Amino acid sequence: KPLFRTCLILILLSIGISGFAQQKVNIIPQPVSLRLLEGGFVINKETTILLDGDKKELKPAAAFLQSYVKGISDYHLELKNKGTNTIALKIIKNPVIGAEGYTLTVNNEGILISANGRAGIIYGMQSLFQTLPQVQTNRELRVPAMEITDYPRFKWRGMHLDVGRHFFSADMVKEYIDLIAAYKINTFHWHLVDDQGWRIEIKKYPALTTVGAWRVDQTDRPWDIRPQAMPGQEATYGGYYTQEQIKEVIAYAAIRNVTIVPEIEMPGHVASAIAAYPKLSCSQKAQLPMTGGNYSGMAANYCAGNEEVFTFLEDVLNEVVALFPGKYIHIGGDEVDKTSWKSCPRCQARMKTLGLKNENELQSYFITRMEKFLISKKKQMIGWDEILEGGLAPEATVMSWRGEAGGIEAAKMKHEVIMTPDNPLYFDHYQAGPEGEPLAFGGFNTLKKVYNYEPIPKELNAEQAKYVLGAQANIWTEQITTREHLEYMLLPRMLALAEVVWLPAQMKDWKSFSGRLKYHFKGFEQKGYRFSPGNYTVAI
Ligand code: TNX
Repeated sequence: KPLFRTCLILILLSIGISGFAQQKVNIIPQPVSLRLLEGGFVINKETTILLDGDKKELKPAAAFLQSYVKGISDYHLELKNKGTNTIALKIIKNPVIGAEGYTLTVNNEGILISANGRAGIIYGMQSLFQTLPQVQTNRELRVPAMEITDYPRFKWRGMHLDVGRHFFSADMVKEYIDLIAAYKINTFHWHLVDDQGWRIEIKKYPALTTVGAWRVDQTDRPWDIRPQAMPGQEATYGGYYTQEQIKEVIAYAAIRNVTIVPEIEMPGHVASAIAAYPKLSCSQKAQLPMTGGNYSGMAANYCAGNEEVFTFLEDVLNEVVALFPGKYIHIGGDEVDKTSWKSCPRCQARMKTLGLKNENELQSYFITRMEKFLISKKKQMIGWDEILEGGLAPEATVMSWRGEAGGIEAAKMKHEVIMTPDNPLYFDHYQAGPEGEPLAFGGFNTLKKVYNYEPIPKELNAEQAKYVLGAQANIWTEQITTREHLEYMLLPRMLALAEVVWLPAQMKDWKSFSGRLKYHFKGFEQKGYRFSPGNYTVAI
């Protein structure tokens, strides 16, 4: 009987402990290995940060930690070389966890985050932050005792934002980056150019932003109407980032281990550039940026038969390459209406000289030429899957958006691939409703569909699968005009994506994810973020 009682007490105790712990640890993405222990550590105003290893790597991370803790508690954690009551950040050599992995150990004495470099240290902190209050509080900063060893499945964990259709200020972009970085998304794809706006200052071509960044605002039109402003109408809606602002955003992202991939669209989706410099189109006729936030479909192209176009683009890319330190530059390449090239004598003459059979091959020539230029600048080119048409440029990375077919084809050709299929990874599509939902661009991409997404298609064998770098979700903003609406489309689907690209497939668990999500909803509420609560029953 006493034995039975001891057993019962032990069982109840362990349920009690794990119950307590479960309440406290709701990390997304779920860590690869997480062991909860008894007890915990309380961060107080005497807690210090201890740096062990390359200070250049660790100091910016320590500053990040200081600002988070300051934000929720008003404590300023000093840097110290030794002592107790510490949060230690330590650079180690551990091949198991790779470049972005980390270990996080919490016991009654303190906290230790160790990693091979700054990326992992930052991720250890992001996991730690998810166990702490999300907003300013008087509550004790208690962290449950635990041991985490964690590292990502994919190296490309991306979120995209279209700032062409609607403009989002540099501050809003920073907030967006903050949000995605908290869930260990490491790539921000910044769609800087579209028919409705050119958003990046280019010093050599000022009209790109004095003219190309501004349009007549007719946002309330349905998405499939494609009006163009008439001369005389007032272009009042728009905005752009100065190069100084862009540098700031890049630095802000870098400290959070987010690399920015800029997208400079070509040869289509460029009504804004052609509004600024009409000679860049085949017709050379004056036109204005597309109005409203409408999906333009096929609006305006650069002329593939005009040498000035290539000079212009090389000049533009020169400035872009100088700004963005990352390896990848995205050149768009989607949805080019080639009829303008069909009726253009210069394009036809070029095709004849080069022996090109059709306009798809002319597009391939265009893109391959840009790739050569980017390679000469030591950059890797990415394009949407349409760049497969007419022959893929020799080194190109393919972003597969019209489903996975383009990605599968490219991986079989030994090209790098990023999976971003519109179904289910377009977050501009409905996530619920449509009753009661803000107007969205068709589709129905529920949270669960996103969660169940598997980036490696069955069609690829193990060798080919290695070319799939990861996955990314895209947010096109034809209908999205405000920060609140943007948050609503992002949350909570981005959290599902984060787990898809981080966690080994066999560890994914919808029930566990849904449970953990509740804690994050609370944080969103506290921070005033809009999010979809998860009413996902009605299909359209
Ligand atoms: C297609 S995705 C586009 C975008 C639109 C989007 C709407 C892609 C490469 N091109 O220009 O905004 O559909 O969902």
